[in-house]
Amino acid sequence: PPAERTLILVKPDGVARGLAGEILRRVEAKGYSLVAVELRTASAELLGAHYAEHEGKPFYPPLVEFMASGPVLAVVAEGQRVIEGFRALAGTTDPSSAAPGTIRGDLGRDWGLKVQQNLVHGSDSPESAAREIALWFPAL
Ligand code: DAT
Ligand code: MG
Repeated sequence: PPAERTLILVKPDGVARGLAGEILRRVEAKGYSLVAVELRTASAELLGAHYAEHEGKPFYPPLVEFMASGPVLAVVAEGQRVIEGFRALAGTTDPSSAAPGTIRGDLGRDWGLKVQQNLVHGSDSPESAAREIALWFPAL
């Protein structure tokens, strides 16, 4: 299959816990290429656009607030089936049920944290990936 691109975010909890390198290591070990990497604290405007699909849900305000609480590592990765492949590397949304061997399963903490503190974001479809890459890396 042709190469795809996806947007990965190491969320503020992952950066604060010093796990950005470990997470990038797993992406590279799988064989995906890094196209762009940038550490930045995102604006509420960017995060509102990024998570627009969740607007109106009860977890949306705390999610956006958490994502703006510190720097995130924004990454564009490339490879065959990288969109579903990174979602598989990440594991299920709630770290307390994520499988061993996944980022959230191995590195997520299973108590005392909100579901939003699940270390990473990965685009969920080709359409989401194109939209999210354009938001975070408009020059690409
Ligand atoms: P994912 O990040 O696995 O794609 P999502 O897009 O459904 O999950 O939700 C975006 C983020 O919002 C997710 O990483 C954590 C948070 N979230 C999702 N569902 C939640 C819930 N039921 N309660 C609290 N936070 C939630
Ligand atoms: Mg999602």
